Amino acid sequence: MKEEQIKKAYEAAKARYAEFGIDTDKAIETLEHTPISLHCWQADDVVGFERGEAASGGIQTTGNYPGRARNIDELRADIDEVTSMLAGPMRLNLHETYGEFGGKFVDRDQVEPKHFEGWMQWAKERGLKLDFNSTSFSHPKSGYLTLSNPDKSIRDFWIEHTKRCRRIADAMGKYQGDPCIMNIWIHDGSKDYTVEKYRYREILKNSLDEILAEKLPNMKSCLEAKLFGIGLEAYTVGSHDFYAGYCAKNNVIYTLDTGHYEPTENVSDAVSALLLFVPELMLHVSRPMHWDSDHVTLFDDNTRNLFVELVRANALSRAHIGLDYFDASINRIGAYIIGVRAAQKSLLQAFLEPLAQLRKYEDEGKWFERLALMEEEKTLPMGAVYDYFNLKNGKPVAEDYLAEVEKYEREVLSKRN
Ligand code: RNT
Ligand code: ZN
Repeated sequence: MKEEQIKKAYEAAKARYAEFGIDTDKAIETLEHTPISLHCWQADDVVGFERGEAASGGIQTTGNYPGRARNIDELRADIDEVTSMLAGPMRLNLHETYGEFGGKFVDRDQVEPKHFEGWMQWAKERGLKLDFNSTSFSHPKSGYLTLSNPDKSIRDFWIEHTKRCRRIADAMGKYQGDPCIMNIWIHDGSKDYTVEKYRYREILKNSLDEILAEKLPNMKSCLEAKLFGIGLEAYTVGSHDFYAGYCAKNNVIYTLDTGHYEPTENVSDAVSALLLFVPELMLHVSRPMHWDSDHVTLFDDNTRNLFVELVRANALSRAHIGLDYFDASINRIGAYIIGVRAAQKSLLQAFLEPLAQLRKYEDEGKWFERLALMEEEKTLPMGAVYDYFNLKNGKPVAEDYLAEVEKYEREVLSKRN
């Protein structure tokens, strides 16, 4: 797109939004200060560097598009490529299985901050902050139950793992001078009906109590609820009710993954309900198709409503935004860009909502007017503002990034097989 044209369109958009008293420059500035945490696992189909095997344990990646990152250097090169095309601050979200193990096998109950020192340095050189995740899937001891396992030896193995991960996150947070957000998701559940629902949940509660007892000032823990995992369809120990209760009672951050709800459920409704009782939210912005399929995040109603609810609740500062999907059927670099841009567009549209006017209509009982304006707002020129945001930050505008993704595929990804 031509610079001249982008600027002209932006000026027109700015004037249009000003009619509602909305300052587009301010919205852009807010976007420039809203980090999005890139999930490292889109680059390599959630394989990691521990044992080089496909993910198992409740989740599954589908597709075999060529060019998967096979080692730490390739993964880093891919992340560099991705961030080179994106405006606005990014973070990088690592799983424990992406440690720098130096060719040795380091089991989950042996992992230490030193296995992530290389990542910390690498990230700092790029101005990227790190987030972290314990990894209880894809391991011989994963089975159906980890932290909720009645077998003490298996349970203790995972408790030890999760404790160590929290210390790694704390080391990262200290190094980067900004809290590292550590997510705990476990796949624990049952394929078929179980008569021990209460028992497993009670065990999980006790395991979490033990894990979270250690005070670590440079990290924040969050707990991710889920509907069900693959092969674990009948029961999920860490359900929404379980974690909503746990997080509310213990003042822990709740992770809301947009793929972890019933297909007809309005996920965004959970934002205001949870925020009244938990300190903060971690968002895993994803796209479920029929189930938790982890398709690439899009600028769709689900994503838009999520951020609109966050802004309406005036809670942007209480949310950590991360992406979570793994599509192995298309160019993985492109998948990152589509997802980040979709999240940014959704955020921007939420910042640009004529909220004062909508609230006024609502207070006055003018419901036709409220509905009409909500319809009109959908086609306000947000795209011109987003284009200008990218131009201003020296990044490709609109579809201009396609050529770069294709070039990287030709020159780098296609040589990997
Ligand atoms: C799984 C959860 C979890 C994972 C990552 C890899 O259903 O969404 O967040 O996707 O930890
Ligand atoms: Zn998730």
